[in-house]
Amino acid sequence: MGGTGVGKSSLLNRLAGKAIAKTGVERPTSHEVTLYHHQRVVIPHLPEQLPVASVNTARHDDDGKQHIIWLDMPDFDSTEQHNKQLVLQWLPHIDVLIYVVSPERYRDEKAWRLLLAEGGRHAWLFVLNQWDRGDVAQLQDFKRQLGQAGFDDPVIFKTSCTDIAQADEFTELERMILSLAESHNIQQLQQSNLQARKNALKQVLQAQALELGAQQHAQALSSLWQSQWQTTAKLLAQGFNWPIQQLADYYARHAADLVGNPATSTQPVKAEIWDDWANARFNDGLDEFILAAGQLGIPALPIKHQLQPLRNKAANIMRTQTGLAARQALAMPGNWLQRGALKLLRIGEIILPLASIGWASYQVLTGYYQSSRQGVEAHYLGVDFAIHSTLLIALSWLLPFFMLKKLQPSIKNTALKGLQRGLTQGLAQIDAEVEQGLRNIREQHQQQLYLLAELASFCDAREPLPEVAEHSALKRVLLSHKK
Ligand SMILES: Nc1nc2c(ncn2[C@@H]2O[C@H](COP(=O)(O)OP(=O)(O)OP(=O)(O)O)[C@@H](O)[C@H]2O)c(=O)[nH]1
Ligand SMILES: [Mg+2]
Repeated sequence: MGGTGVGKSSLLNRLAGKAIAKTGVERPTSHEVTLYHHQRVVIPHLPEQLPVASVNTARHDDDGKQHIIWLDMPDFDSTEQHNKQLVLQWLPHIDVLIYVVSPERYRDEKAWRLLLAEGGRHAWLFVLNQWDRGDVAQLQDFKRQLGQAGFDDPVIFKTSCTDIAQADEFTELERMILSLAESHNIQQLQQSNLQARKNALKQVLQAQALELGAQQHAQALSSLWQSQWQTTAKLLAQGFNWPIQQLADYYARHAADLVGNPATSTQPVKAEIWDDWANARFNDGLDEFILAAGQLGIPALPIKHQLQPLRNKAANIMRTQTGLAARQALAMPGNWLQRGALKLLRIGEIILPLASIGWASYQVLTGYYQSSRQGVEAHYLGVDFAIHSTLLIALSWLLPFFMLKKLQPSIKNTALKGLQRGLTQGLAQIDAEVEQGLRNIREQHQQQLYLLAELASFCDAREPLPEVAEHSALKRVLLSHKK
């Protein structure tokens, strides 16, 4: 890996002993990855995401190098975004990175940032190529910079690929790569790569946990909703005053149908309490609550999803509750005392006129019988009797009739009372459903935090690493962890 023109492809060609990768003065030269490996090596399962179409493969039959697969990558710093993309796609599959630089360009910003970010995931070898044009001061400066990046004693090879006659450290580079390919080193490299990835994963998990918000804030959602609901419910109740009157009127007009005839009572009521205005106020209330929850650091989206169905359901809840309560009220108007008195009066309304008619008839009969026995020709019942008995019958009917009228609570008032009770019940049900949604959110939140903590603790568990000797080559190619 390295900047364009530093001589990466030239190095691979030298390793191979033949021109397997294109080199040149054109910048950048390589636009593809060149793989170089033993002919017995089959790469059966390349990860799917690898762009194998941009791979150029060359094989050799040198058994001494059969455990190594070399990759010559395109540059990382030119304007060719495709090249950079290729490098990034291959990087996770690479154990040993050979970072190639030239004397003029040993510090290129993009590759350097990559080195800092990827440091712990690979073993690093450094090659200062074009050494035929370099000097010791540049080498020292490069070394110093690597020290700042965390390599206390970096392994740097000075090579010169154009002028083979010149003595350089190419053979040492080759030997180093071969020694790193020994199995215990590979194992060590893989372990430290795994640990680096676990550390990175742990950081992601911790960032994710922060994003989820604190547990006590999730617990506070319910009281946050209650303070919002107080305002919204009050506003809604005020707004319902007018439609509730209209609905009561409607019920008064259709009371007989609604209560007496169950078939018509299931027909939808024309007048609606939960109109567009109420729906807009309720949605405003929910939105304000979600916003406030977001300000507490709880992600808004899950709450939004959890409460979404309620936005459409609220009208239905209200319609059902008010309809039911109004019908119940109309079916059983007044309190139990009123209902008892009404029942008595209804009986009286029949019994009293019947009794007075019965009494008058009895008087007529006995009067007629007696007058016929006495043989008196005179009229046997006077005008007085006629007036009195008519009055009695009329009064015995009118009295319970008027009392009944007076006592019977007006249907509109009854409906109104029922509607008000339904309204309270409806609002309580909406509140309860929001609370249930928030309980679900709290549970999910708790579960997710728990899961993140558990995963993070898996990342902490370290596999026992084989000891790396203090001044060994392996120690030098791994980024020191104290950085
Ligand atoms: N003086 C000198 N020139 C070299 C050396 N190595 C390579 N070059 C020249 O540098 C130029 C670029 O070499 P490449 O191997 O194509 O460089 P690269 O890093 O593969 O470049 P990209 O494929 O563009 O990323 C070529 O003209 C090489 O001849 C060296 O050691 N000394
Ligand atoms: Mg190249």
